[in-house]
Amino acid sequence: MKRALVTGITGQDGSYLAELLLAKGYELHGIMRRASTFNTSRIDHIYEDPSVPERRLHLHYGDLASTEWILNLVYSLAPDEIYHLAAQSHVKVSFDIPEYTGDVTGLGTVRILEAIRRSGSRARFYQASSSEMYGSAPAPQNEQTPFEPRSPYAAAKVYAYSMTRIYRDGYGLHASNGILFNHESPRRGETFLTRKVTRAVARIVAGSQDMLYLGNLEASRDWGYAPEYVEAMWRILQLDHAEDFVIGTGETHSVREFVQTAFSYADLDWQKYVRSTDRYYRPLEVNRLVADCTKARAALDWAPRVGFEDLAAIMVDADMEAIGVKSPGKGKRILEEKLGRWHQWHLAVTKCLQAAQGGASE
Ligand code: NAP
Ligand code: G4F
Repeated sequence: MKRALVTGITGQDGSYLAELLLAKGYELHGIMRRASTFNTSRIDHIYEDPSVPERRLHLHYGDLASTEWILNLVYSLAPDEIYHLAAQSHVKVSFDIPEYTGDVTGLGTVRILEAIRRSGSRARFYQASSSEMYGSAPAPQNEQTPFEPRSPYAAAKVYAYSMTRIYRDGYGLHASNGILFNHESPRRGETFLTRKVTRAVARIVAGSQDMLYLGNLEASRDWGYAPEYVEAMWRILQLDHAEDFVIGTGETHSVREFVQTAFSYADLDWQKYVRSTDRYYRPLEVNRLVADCTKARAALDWAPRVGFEDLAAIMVDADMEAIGVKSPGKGKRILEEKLGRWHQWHLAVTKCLQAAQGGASE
């Protein structure tokens, strides 16, 4: 049985990756931070009580801002694979807390790499690098495109990316960067663009929200479906040689197009409900991201199946059902037809139940 350690297991990607690894028979150790309220809603459905003798999911407390937990865990568990997904991952928030973002998103990676090196671990290491690192570099972007970061988050990720390569080349670690373009799902945090929009669509239909305030509608992103992206992470670590890979769909759409698509899917005229306000603009914007993932398609045999309109339908359906509104249902059918058992509908929906209630901005 392979053993994996996953940081950020309570996040969007961590939760999908946990499901994938458990389905593949792994013993799984997840790192979560201590919070005063429950922060495990995305993994509650796979949680196993510590008293279950044969359980394969184990949770440990740890914070990327410190090192006290890492060395011990890496040394004592001797994991075969480490997926480092934890980060302060919100780009706009990184302008408000740049020092913290640098510490957690940048230095956090080095803390883990050092633990691997010092413990003599043979673990394969995955670094969650980001297309945000390309910043103002012209699209399409691939593994050779130079980074031109435009946010404290992106700068921190470039540092973590570089340290991953330095530990690979300098110390022979099996350490790889997955440079992932935006990927979304019903489990996406409520303050990221796609989820903020699909959640608003559901609430407007339900009559509990009147307007949606957004920032820049002109930026373009290469948006894919998150469960397919965690499959790519796993494939990267199965290669004999550690390498870096760009993962995305190769298609780009503006924020405006996403808004239009999500609202019209629920038969709403977006122009009646959406306003752009300075509040949600960033000091600097990344205008256009488009993945050239030729390398991943060849070396990993990876290609996404869920397209842009599919993604909007899946997310709107999930947010509508989460608050008890009947959805158009196309998203459900897409998941069943394209992904089969990969992503069961009831899980997609239950994970956004809690989120449907609170307030969210950014
Ligand atoms: P996410 O939903 O924001 O999850 C982030 C995870 O990191 C959560 O489990 C969070 O814990 C944890 N975390 C944050 N600060 C921490 C700290 N100081 N110590 C320990 N854990 C901490 O992010 P995601 O969308 O799943 O993305 C996963 C990774 O991929 C991130 O590194 C992100 O930057 C990167 N990435 C994401 C995308 C994307 O489009 N989603 C694209 C490229 C790269 P809590 O649950 O307690 O908050
Ligand atoms: O959903 P977003 O906040 O994602 P962003 O900034 O592209 O970052 C995400 O993807 C990165 C990969 O490229 C990850 F590394 C990162 O961790 C994160 O997951 O914003 C998408 C676009 C931006 O251009 C933003 O300016 O939407 C625009 N936008 C317009 N109004 C908004 C809003 N974004 C948010 N979050 N909220 C708005 O009201």
